Amino acid sequence: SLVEGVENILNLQAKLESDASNKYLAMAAWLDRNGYANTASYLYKQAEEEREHFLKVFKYITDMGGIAVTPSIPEVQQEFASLKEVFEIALQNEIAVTQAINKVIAKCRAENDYATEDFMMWYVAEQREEEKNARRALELFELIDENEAAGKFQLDVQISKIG
Ligand code: OFO
Repeated sequence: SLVEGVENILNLQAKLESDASNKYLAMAAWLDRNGYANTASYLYKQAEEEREHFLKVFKYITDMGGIAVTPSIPEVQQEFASLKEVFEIALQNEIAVTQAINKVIAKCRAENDYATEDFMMWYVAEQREEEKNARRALELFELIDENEAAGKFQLDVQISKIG
């Protein structure tokens, strides 16, 4: 079973994962309509992964005898200034999710909920990987010029190979 404080923070985390999925979906659609077909596929895949992260927490809450709350769907950013901006925002979002996960774990420790702490360790590893991938994408902008057609093409190919 879950203590109330842990159940609440897990529901918040579920909502964050659901929001992350929708944010990636909007990014993927923007990339698709701006000619970045490969990077779009990469972020459509990310959107699906975030949906899985959402479901994993959601089901955990239920498995532990808690009440999993279906999150509301807020508006997400649909337009971006550039390919680089997409990944700057993606990195910021991933860092925010990492910080939220750290708070969940701090709460688990405060409540002596070691089962949930153990469950959350999967997310810690996942976030380390996702932050690394977003940073790697941003590094490519130091090497390849987004303002040239050939650069756009190369960035689209190279970024999509990261994940
Ligand atoms: Fe859910 O892994 Fe990123 O945010």
